Amino acid sequence: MAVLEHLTSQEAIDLENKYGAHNYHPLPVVLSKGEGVHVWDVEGKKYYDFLSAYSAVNQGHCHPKIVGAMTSQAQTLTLTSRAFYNDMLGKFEKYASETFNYDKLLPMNTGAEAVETALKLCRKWAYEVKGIEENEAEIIVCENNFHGRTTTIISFSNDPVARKNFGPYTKGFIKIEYDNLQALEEALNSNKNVAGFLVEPIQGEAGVYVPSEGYLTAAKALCEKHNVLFIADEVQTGIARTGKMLAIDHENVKADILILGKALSGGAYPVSAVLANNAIMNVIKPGNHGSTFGGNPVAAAVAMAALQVIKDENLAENAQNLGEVFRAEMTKFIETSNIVSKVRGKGLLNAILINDSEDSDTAWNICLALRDNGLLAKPTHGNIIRFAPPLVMTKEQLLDCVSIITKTLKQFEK
Ligand code: IF1
Repeated sequence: MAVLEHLTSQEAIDLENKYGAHNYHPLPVVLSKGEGVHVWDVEGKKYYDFLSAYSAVNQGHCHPKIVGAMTSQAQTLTLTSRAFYNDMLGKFEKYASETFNYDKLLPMNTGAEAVETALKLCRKWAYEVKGIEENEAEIIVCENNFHGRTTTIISFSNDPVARKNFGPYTKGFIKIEYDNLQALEEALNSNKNVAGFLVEPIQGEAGVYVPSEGYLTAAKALCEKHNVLFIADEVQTGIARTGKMLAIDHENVKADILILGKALSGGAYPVSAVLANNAIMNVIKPGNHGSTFGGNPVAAAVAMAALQVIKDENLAENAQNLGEVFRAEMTKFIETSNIVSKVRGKGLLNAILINDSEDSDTAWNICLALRDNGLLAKPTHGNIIRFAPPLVMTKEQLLDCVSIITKTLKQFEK
């Protein structure tokens, strides 16, 4: 089959079913073009993208400045490995470190790699700076977390589908209830070997759980009191998604280790990063960590353009404003609806709770109907539908999407 041969949606789906591992259950729609807040399927039907590749496309599909930076660098120098220096990495490290106010950045590629990097950094700091006995470090994590899919990360997941039959599991993690300060304090008081606390400022995959006001501030204070590193996983909530550059900015909390990914890529090319100050980052010595593509010139060019677009187009402010409009509109609808019980979120990371049993396929069927009505979204767990459009959306487009969503939900009213 020629690569450029046009496929129908069904032909594309059949190819993936036959030749691809079945590690996903995608919504049956086959996309072939993206621009801004819109995507098109192979038959030419246009959709609003209300998932943004799980918040990796905050700047909109194929943003010309990001694609331009990628294309230009790709025609100049793509990959050197870190065996040599290149003229782009230092510029990216400086730009991003200053943007987020840290001394240093360690560049990786995927979010999971950045989380793994943060875990290694935290453990090494614990042994070499805090003085915990080697191999005894514990890192506190939250129930219903999602931090990626590597063996160590799923070792502290409580999602059986992500975890079962992937053992033996990595040790050294203590699980506590999310948004529960007493549980965090108890874990810190009863374990002398705690090195860090890894937390999502909003639990995305769990269903866009926004913690209580002040939770992050109090959690950071508890970590400081116990000389434990506060590690913020902003892979999904960062890069303006929740209405601030970082979700922890809503409480002016500064993480000891900051994890970025997804929209750091501008939705164009995998880039992730871990940021920390010298007292922590300097425990990393040559040979301790790295990756073939980590910090490559194309990634550096793309990430700088991705951050510049966020700033130039005031996308955090837009996310804040449109998020308030979205939740207000959905709250109005909920007052008259028996199919939706709640809307929650921050900025343009939101979710609605469908008024049906956890194991019903109502949320899935609603997403199929949304697709037919020109809007793409997907359930997270069970009866929760996440809504996360690109942050470049206009108010007019958002209100158009709200009318598509409410019109579709009315089809499912009981
Ligand atoms: C998939 C979920 C979201 C993340 C946080 C690290 C990572 C993710 C907070 C790892 C990645 C992605 C993975 C993607 C779907 C999506 C997802 F449904 F899987 F859970 F967004 F909620 N920290 N989340 O959300 O980053 O290695 O993927 O670059 O696996 O299909 P990654």
